[in-house]
Amino acid sequence: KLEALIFDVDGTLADTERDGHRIAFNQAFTEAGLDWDWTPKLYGKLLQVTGGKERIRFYVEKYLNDFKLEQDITTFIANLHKRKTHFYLELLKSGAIPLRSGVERLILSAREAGLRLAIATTTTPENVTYLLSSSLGKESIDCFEVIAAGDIVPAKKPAPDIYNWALQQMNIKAEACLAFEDSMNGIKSSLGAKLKTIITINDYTKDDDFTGASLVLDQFGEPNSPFTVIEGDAMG
Ligand code: XBP
Ligand code: MG
Repeated sequence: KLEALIFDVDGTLADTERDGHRIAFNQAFTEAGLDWDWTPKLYGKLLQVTGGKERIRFYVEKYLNDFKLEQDITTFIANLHKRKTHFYLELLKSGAIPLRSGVERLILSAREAGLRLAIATTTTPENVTYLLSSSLGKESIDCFEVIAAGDIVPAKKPAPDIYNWALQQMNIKAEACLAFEDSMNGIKSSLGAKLKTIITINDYTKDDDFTGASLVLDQFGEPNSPFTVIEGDAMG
């Protein structure tokens, strides 16, 4: 019997990457005097690595062969990433990143049906709480019994650790839950934790491999603009 829904955040609840995280990374780079420019296309490639700090490190190691630093790289990245989070929160505050179609309805109707709700994401905790409180109201945070986010587990998605951590905190079995994801890294993580998974695609993830998904949709949709099933059986 279905008892709980566990949601990814970036790409699933809101289209946060291209016009959110990417812009914030670039703002932090500019402020630090770096001439790095993460174009939408380059960012699509960098998304193969989840976690902002991990993504910056990957970029430095794979794309900047002769980048030299006086200071410790881990500290440098951590400071740069703190500023990135600051700029990202500013973007959220400006209202630039709405929830995707159908997300609010899905969360509210799940609550009404008595389902337990949780979050499992790689992003920084403040980013999640701010997105939820600014779009669904402050009280909405309390609707989620567990918000598993950021560095709470060292191995980020595609590792299953973040989902396993959430399941453990909820003291619930994977069979009683359903995960919602938007990306290949996300579904690898959720399937790794033995969770049935529903995918909602976006521009960055539409060509990802979603083998193992219970259902692949283009969006959650609204009654007047319903979702399209890309793969699977919506009634199954
Ligand atoms: C989300 C991410 C995150 C965000 C940036 O992946 O990969 O890295 O892009 O967030 P998922 P931070 O949707 O699979 O959880 O900079 O706060 O890490
Ligand atoms: Mg995602």
